[in-house]
Amino acid sequence: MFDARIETLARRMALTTSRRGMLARLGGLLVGTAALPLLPIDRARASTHTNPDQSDPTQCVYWKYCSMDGMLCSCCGGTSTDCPPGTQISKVSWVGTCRNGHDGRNYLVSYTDCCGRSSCGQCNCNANVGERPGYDMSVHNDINWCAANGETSYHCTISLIVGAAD
Ligand code: ABN
Repeated sequence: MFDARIETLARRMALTTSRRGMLARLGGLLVGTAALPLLPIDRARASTHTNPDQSDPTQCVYWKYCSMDGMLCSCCGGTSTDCPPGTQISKVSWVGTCRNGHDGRNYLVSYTDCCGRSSCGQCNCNANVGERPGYDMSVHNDINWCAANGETSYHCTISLIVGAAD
């Protein structure tokens, strides 16, 4: 009885499905999957999410900030090169060498803390390319350089392009 049922089912399946049909369906599935990446997606919009703007001085990814450690003054009432009102520029700076993606050249960049007000608390940026511990002070950024001034409270950091490095 059970065997007869199984046999009937197997015969019915054999009549309704062919190997060729099965292969055709499998082929369709493979082609459909391969064509998925070709579908029209808004790649420009997608890229702004994955590649933030490297030419915006209010963003940590700005090329000039490669050795930055601190709050960006451009977010704190100043600019990338000027301390905000009410702060004083530190007497000591550190330097880094950053590659400008627009012209493909390396530039020596100096970083200087702005002092005399409490921390701006915005746009913290810790990039550290080429940064070294305190035994090499000119490239050491993880220190409050306002200590060199009478006024030791740290507010934010600016950066200046010193010149081409190559
Ligand atoms: N040179 C930027 C900085 C300031 C205070 C503390 C750490 C780093």
